[in-house]
Amino acid sequence: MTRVPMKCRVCRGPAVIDLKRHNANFCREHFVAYCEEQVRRAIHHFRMLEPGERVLVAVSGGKDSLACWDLLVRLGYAVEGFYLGLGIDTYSDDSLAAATRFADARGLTLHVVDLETTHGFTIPVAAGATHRSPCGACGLSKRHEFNRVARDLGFGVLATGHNLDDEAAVLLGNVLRWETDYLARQHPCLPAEGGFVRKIKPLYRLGEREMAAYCILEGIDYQVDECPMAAGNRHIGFKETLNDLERRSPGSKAAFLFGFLDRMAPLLAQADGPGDAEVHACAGCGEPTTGDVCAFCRLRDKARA
Ligand code: Q46
Ligand code: ZN
Ligand code: ZN
Repeated sequence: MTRVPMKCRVCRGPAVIDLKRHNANFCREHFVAYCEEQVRRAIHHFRMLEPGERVLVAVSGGKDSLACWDLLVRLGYAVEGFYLGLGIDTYSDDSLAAATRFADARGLTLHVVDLETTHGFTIPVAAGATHRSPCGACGLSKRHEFNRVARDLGFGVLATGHNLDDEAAVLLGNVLRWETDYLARQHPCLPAEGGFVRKIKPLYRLGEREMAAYCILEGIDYQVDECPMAAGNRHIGFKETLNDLERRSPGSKAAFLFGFLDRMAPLLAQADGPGDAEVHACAGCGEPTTGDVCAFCRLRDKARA
Protein backbone atom coordinates (compact mmCIF):
# COMPACT_ATOMS: atom_id res chain seq x y z
CA MET A 1 0.00 0.00 0.00
CA THR A 2 1.49 3.38 -0.92
CA ARG A 3 1.48 6.01 1.75
CA VAL A 4 -0.38 9.16 0.83
CA PRO A 5 1.84 12.20 1.52
CA MET A 6 0.47 14.43 4.28
CA LYS A 7 -0.97 17.70 3.10
CA CYS A 8 -1.07 20.99 4.97
CA ARG A 9 -4.54 21.74 6.27
CA VAL A 10 -4.25 25.37 5.15
CA CYS A 11 -2.45 25.39 1.78
CA ARG A 12 -2.58 21.68 0.76
CA GLY A 13 1.21 21.79 0.20
CA PRO A 14 3.46 19.05 1.63
CA ALA A 15 3.10 18.89 5.42
CA VAL A 16 6.04 18.59 7.84
CA ILE A 17 4.11 17.77 11.02
CA ASP A 18 0.90 16.00 12.01
CA LEU A 19 -1.01 17.16 15.08
CA LYS A 20 -3.28 14.29 16.02
CA ARG A 21 -5.21 16.20 18.67
CA HIS A 22 -6.26 18.71 16.02
CA ASN A 23 -6.57 16.02 13.36
CA ALA A 24 -4.43 18.32 11.21
CA ASN A 25 -1.14 18.47 9.32
CA PHE A 26 0.81 21.64 8.58
CA CYS A 27 3.60 22.80 6.27
CA ARG A 28 6.43 24.75 7.86
CA GLU A 29 4.93 28.19 7.24
CA HIS A 30 1.51 27.28 8.56
CA PHE A 31 2.87 25.35 11.54
CA VAL A 32 4.79 28.46 12.62
CA ALA A 33 1.62 30.51 12.09
CA TYR A 34 -0.31 27.96 14.20
CA CYS A 35 2.24 28.31 17.05
CA GLU A 36 2.00 32.09 16.89
CA GLU A 37 -1.78 31.89 16.97
CA GLN A 38 -1.77 29.61 20.04
CA VAL A 39 0.47 32.06 21.91
CA ARG A 40 -1.64 35.01 20.78
CA ARG A 41 -4.76 33.24 22.04
CA ALA A 42 -3.10 32.41 25.37
CA ILE A 43 -2.07 36.04 25.89
CA HIS A 44 -5.45 37.39 24.90
CA HIS A 45 -7.53 34.85 26.85
CA PHE A 46 -5.79 35.50 30.15
CA ARG A 47 -4.81 39.13 29.45
CA MET A 48 -1.18 38.26 30.06
CA LEU A 49 0.35 41.31 28.35
CA GLU A 50 -0.45 44.75 27.03
CA PRO A 51 0.51 45.35 23.38
CA GLY A 52 4.27 45.92 23.09
CA GLU A 53 4.84 45.43 26.84
CA ARG A 54 8.40 44.76 28.13
CA VAL A 55 8.82 41.15 29.23
CA LEU A 56 11.64 39.25 30.91
CA VAL A 57 11.68 35.61 29.85
CA ALA A 58 13.43 33.04 32.03
CA VAL A 59 15.55 30.89 29.71
CA SER A 60 17.19 27.57 30.49
CA GLY A 61 18.70 27.08 27.02
CA GLY A 62 16.15 24.33 26.33
CA LYS A 63 13.59 24.26 23.52
CA ASP A 64 10.60 25.64 25.42
CA SER A 65 12.12 28.77 26.88
CA LEU A 66 13.96 29.69 23.67
CA ALA A 67 10.80 29.07 21.60
CA CYS A 68 8.89 31.23 24.09
CA TRP A 69 11.39 34.07 23.67
CA ASP A 70 11.29 33.73 19.87
CA LEU A 71 7.49 33.67 19.69
CA LEU A 72 7.06 36.68 22.00
CA VAL A 73 9.51 38.68 19.88
CA ARG A 74 7.61 37.66 16.71
CA LEU A 75 4.41 38.93 18.31
CA GLY A 76 5.97 42.35 18.86
CA TYR A 77 6.86 42.34 22.56
CA ALA A 78 10.06 43.87 23.90
CA VAL A 79 11.63 40.76 25.40
CA GLU A 80 14.91 40.30 27.22
CA GLY A 81 16.17 36.96 28.55
CA PHE A 82 17.36 35.87 31.97
CA TYR A 83 19.55 32.83 32.56
CA LEU A 84 20.19 31.52 36.07
CA GLY A 85 23.38 29.46 36.42
CA LEU A 86 22.62 26.46 38.64
CA GLY A 87 26.15 25.05 38.80
CA ILE A 88 25.15 21.62 37.45
CA ASP A 89 28.45 20.59 35.82
CA THR A 90 28.73 20.70 32.06
CA TYR A 91 24.94 20.70 31.73
CA SER A 92 24.83 24.28 33.03
CA ASP A 93 27.74 25.37 30.82
CA ASP A 94 26.10 23.92 27.70
CA SER A 95 22.74 25.44 28.62
CA LEU A 96 24.24 28.91 29.01
CA ALA A 97 26.07 28.48 25.69
CA ALA A 98 22.77 27.66 23.92
CA ALA A 99 20.99 30.66 25.46
CA THR A 100 23.91 32.95 24.57
CA ARG A 101 24.05 31.69 20.95
CA PHE A 102 20.31 32.33 20.58
CA ALA A 103 20.51 35.88 21.97
CA ASP A 104 23.68 36.83 20.06
CA ALA A 105 22.35 35.57 16.71
CA ARG A 106 19.28 37.79 17.09
CA GLY A 107 20.85 40.81 18.78
CA LEU A 108 18.76 40.23 21.92
CA THR A 109 19.77 41.02 25.51
CA LEU A 110 20.47 38.11 27.85
CA HIS A 111 21.00 38.78 31.56
CA VAL A 112 22.96 36.13 33.45
CA VAL A 113 23.20 35.46 37.18
CA ASP A 114 25.25 32.57 38.51
CA LEU A 115 24.12 31.12 41.84
CA GLU A 116 27.64 30.28 42.93
CA THR A 117 29.14 33.65 42.03
CA THR A 118 26.26 35.69 43.43
CA HIS A 119 25.09 33.60 46.35
CA GLY A 120 27.98 31.22 47.05
CA PHE A 121 26.30 27.87 46.38
CA THR A 122 25.27 25.51 43.59
CA ILE A 123 22.16 23.34 43.33
CA PRO A 124 24.04 20.04 43.90
CA VAL A 125 25.66 21.51 47.04
CA ALA A 126 22.35 22.92 48.32
CA ALA A 127 20.60 19.59 47.75
CA GLY A 128 23.32 17.71 49.63
CA ALA A 129 23.43 20.17 52.54
CA THR A 130 19.69 20.28 53.06
CA HIS A 131 18.79 16.67 52.15
CA ARG A 132 16.20 18.14 49.80
CA SER A 133 15.67 16.84 46.29
CA PRO A 134 17.79 18.83 43.82
CA CYS A 135 14.61 19.88 42.02
CA GLY A 136 13.12 21.24 45.27
CA ALA A 137 16.20 23.41 45.91
CA CYS A 138 16.31 24.35 42.24
CA GLY A 139 12.64 25.37 42.00
CA LEU A 140 12.93 27.47 45.14
CA SER A 141 16.08 29.22 43.84
CA LYS A 142 14.53 29.89 40.45
CA ARG A 143 11.34 31.38 41.92
CA HIS A 144 13.39 33.68 44.14
CA GLU A 145 15.90 34.80 41.54
CA PHE A 146 13.43 35.17 38.68
CA ASN A 147 11.33 37.54 40.78
CA ARG A 148 14.27 39.45 42.25
CA VAL A 149 15.99 39.96 38.91
CA ALA A 150 12.79 40.88 37.05
CA ARG A 151 12.02 43.56 39.65
CA ASP A 152 15.63 44.81 39.85
CA LEU A 153 15.69 45.21 36.06
CA GLY A 154 12.40 47.11 36.08
CA PHE A 155 10.23 44.42 34.43
CA GLY A 156 6.65 44.09 35.62
CA VAL A 157 6.20 40.66 34.07
CA LEU A 158 8.15 37.43 33.90
CA ALA A 159 7.43 34.75 31.28
CA THR A 160 8.41 31.10 31.57
CA GLY A 161 8.42 28.38 28.90
CA HIS A 162 6.07 25.93 30.65
CA ASN A 163 4.20 24.06 27.93
CA LEU A 164 0.99 22.04 27.79
CA ASP A 165 2.77 18.82 28.80
CA ASP A 166 4.41 20.49 31.81
CA GLU A 167 1.19 22.06 33.01
CA ALA A 168 -0.87 18.89 32.51
CA ALA A 169 1.73 16.86 34.47
CA VAL A 170 1.71 19.35 37.36
CA LEU A 171 -2.08 19.33 37.30
CA LEU A 172 -2.18 15.53 37.47
CA GLY A 173 0.22 15.57 40.44
CA ASN A 174 -1.88 18.17 42.24
CA VAL A 175 -5.15 16.36 41.53
CA LEU A 176 -3.82 12.97 42.64
CA ARG A 177 -3.09 14.45 46.05
CA TRP A 178 -5.90 17.01 46.01
CA GLU A 179 -3.45 19.80 46.69
CA THR A 180 -6.11 22.49 46.72
CA ASP A 181 -3.72 25.33 47.60
CA TYR A 182 -1.47 24.45 44.67
CA LEU A 183 -4.47 23.94 42.38
CA ALA A 184 -5.74 27.42 43.26
CA ARG A 185 -2.40 28.89 42.17
CA GLN A 186 -1.94 26.79 39.03
CA HIS A 187 -2.73 29.40 36.44
CA PRO A 188 -1.12 30.65 33.20
CA CYS A 189 -1.25 34.24 34.48
CA LEU A 190 -0.62 35.14 38.11
CA PRO A 191 -1.14 38.86 38.74
CA ALA A 192 1.51 41.02 40.39
CA GLU A 193 0.99 41.39 44.12
CA GLY A 194 2.87 41.94 47.35
CA GLY A 195 6.32 42.38 45.78
CA PHE A 196 5.83 39.60 43.20
CA VAL A 197 5.88 40.52 39.52
CA ARG A 198 3.19 39.14 37.17
CA LYS A 199 4.03 35.61 36.01
CA ILE A 200 2.85 34.28 32.68
CA LYS A 201 3.07 30.99 30.76
CA PRO A 202 2.43 31.90 27.12
CA LEU A 203 3.12 28.33 25.85
CA TYR A 204 0.47 26.54 27.90
CA ARG A 205 -1.52 25.74 24.73
CA LEU A 206 1.45 24.14 22.91
CA GLY A 207 2.86 20.66 23.54
CA GLU A 208 6.42 19.50 24.03
CA ARG A 209 6.63 17.85 20.61
CA GLU A 210 5.31 21.01 18.98
CA MET A 211 7.99 23.12 20.69
CA ALA A 212 10.76 20.75 19.58
CA ALA A 213 9.41 20.91 16.01
CA TYR A 214 9.19 24.71 16.19
CA CYS A 215 12.85 24.99 17.23
CA ILE A 216 14.03 22.63 14.51
CA LEU A 217 12.01 24.39 11.82
CA GLU A 218 13.13 27.84 13.00
CA GLY A 219 16.81 26.82 13.30
CA ILE A 220 16.93 27.31 17.08
CA ASP A 221 19.93 25.36 18.35
CA TYR A 222 18.80 24.40 21.86
CA GLN A 223 20.25 22.34 24.70
CA VAL A 224 18.92 18.85 23.97
CA ASP A 225 20.38 17.05 26.99
CA GLU A 226 18.16 16.46 30.00
CA CYS A 227 19.33 17.83 33.33
CA PRO A 228 21.34 15.05 35.05
CA MET A 229 19.54 15.79 38.32
CA ALA A 230 16.09 15.13 36.83
CA ALA A 231 16.08 11.41 37.75
CA GLY A 232 13.46 10.89 40.41
CA ASN A 233 11.52 14.04 39.45
CA ARG A 234 7.96 12.79 39.85
CA HIS A 235 6.67 14.93 37.00
CA ILE A 236 8.51 12.73 34.54
CA GLY A 237 6.32 9.80 35.60
CA PHE A 238 3.18 11.91 35.30
CA LYS A 239 4.22 12.96 31.79
CA GLU A 240 4.71 9.33 30.76
CA THR A 241 1.28 8.42 32.12
CA LEU A 242 -0.33 11.30 30.23
CA ASN A 243 1.55 10.34 27.05
CA ASP A 244 0.06 6.83 27.31
CA LEU A 245 -3.39 8.33 27.63
CA GLU A 246 -2.76 10.68 24.73
CA ARG A 247 -1.69 7.77 22.49
CA ARG A 248 -4.94 5.97 23.21
CA SER A 249 -7.08 9.06 23.07
CA PRO A 250 -5.54 12.06 21.25
CA GLY A 251 -6.58 15.35 22.81
CA SER A 252 -6.83 14.00 26.39
CA LYS A 253 -4.00 16.15 27.72
CA ALA A 254 -5.42 19.37 26.30
CA ALA A 255 -8.95 18.48 27.47
CA PHE A 256 -7.64 17.79 30.97
CA LEU A 257 -5.72 21.08 31.28
CA PHE A 258 -8.04 23.40 29.37
CA GLY A 259 -11.10 21.94 31.13
CA PHE A 260 -9.46 22.65 34.47
CA LEU A 261 -8.61 26.22 33.47
CA ASP A 262 -12.07 26.92 32.04
CA ARG A 263 -14.24 25.20 34.62
CA MET A 264 -12.36 24.47 37.84
CA ALA A 265 -9.89 27.36 38.18
CA PRO A 266 -12.69 30.00 38.38
CA LEU A 267 -14.40 27.99 41.15
CA LEU A 268 -11.16 27.65 43.08
CA ALA A 269 -10.53 31.39 42.72
CA GLN A 270 -13.94 32.14 44.28
CA ALA A 271 -13.69 29.58 47.07
CA ASP A 272 -12.75 30.84 50.51
CA GLY A 273 -9.19 29.73 51.06
CA PRO A 274 -7.33 29.72 54.36
CA GLY A 275 -6.77 33.46 53.81
CA ASP A 276 -3.62 34.98 52.44
CA ALA A 277 -0.86 35.13 55.01
CA GLU A 278 0.64 38.59 55.37
CA VAL A 279 3.60 39.16 53.07
CA HIS A 280 6.50 41.43 54.02
CA ALA A 281 10.16 41.93 53.11
CA CYS A 282 12.64 39.19 54.07
CA ALA A 283 15.12 40.36 56.72
CA GLY A 284 17.94 38.80 54.69
CA CYS A 285 17.28 39.79 51.08
CA GLY A 286 14.21 42.04 51.01
CA GLU A 287 12.19 39.68 48.80
CA PRO A 288 8.55 39.05 49.78
CA THR A 289 7.98 36.31 52.35
CA THR A 290 5.47 35.31 54.99
CA GLY A 291 8.18 34.48 57.58
CA ASP A 292 10.98 36.66 58.97
CA VAL A 293 13.58 35.14 56.66
CA CYS A 294 12.60 33.72 53.26
CA ALA A 295 13.08 30.08 52.25
CA PHE A 296 15.79 31.02 49.74
CA CYS A 297 17.91 32.79 52.40
CA ARG A 298 17.53 29.76 54.68
CA LEU A 299 18.53 27.43 51.85
CA ARG A 300 21.54 29.60 50.99
CA ASP A 301 22.68 29.77 54.64
CA LYS A 302 22.50 25.99 55.04
CA ALA A 303 24.26 25.39 51.70
CA ARG A 304 27.12 27.74 52.66
CA ALA A 305 27.47 26.45 56.24
S1 Q46 B 1 17.00 22.03 36.16
FE1 Q46 B 1 16.52 22.08 38.32
FE2 Q46 B 1 15.03 20.96 36.41
FE3 Q46 B 1 17.49 19.99 36.92
S2 Q46 B 1 17.56 20.27 39.14
FE4 Q46 B 1 15.49 19.57 38.68
S3 Q46 B 1 14.37 21.47 38.47
S4 Q46 B 1 15.66 18.81 36.62
S5 Q46 B 1 13.52 22.04 35.18
ZN1 ZN C 1 0.63 25.28 4.46
ZN1 ZN D 1 15.47 36.26 51.76
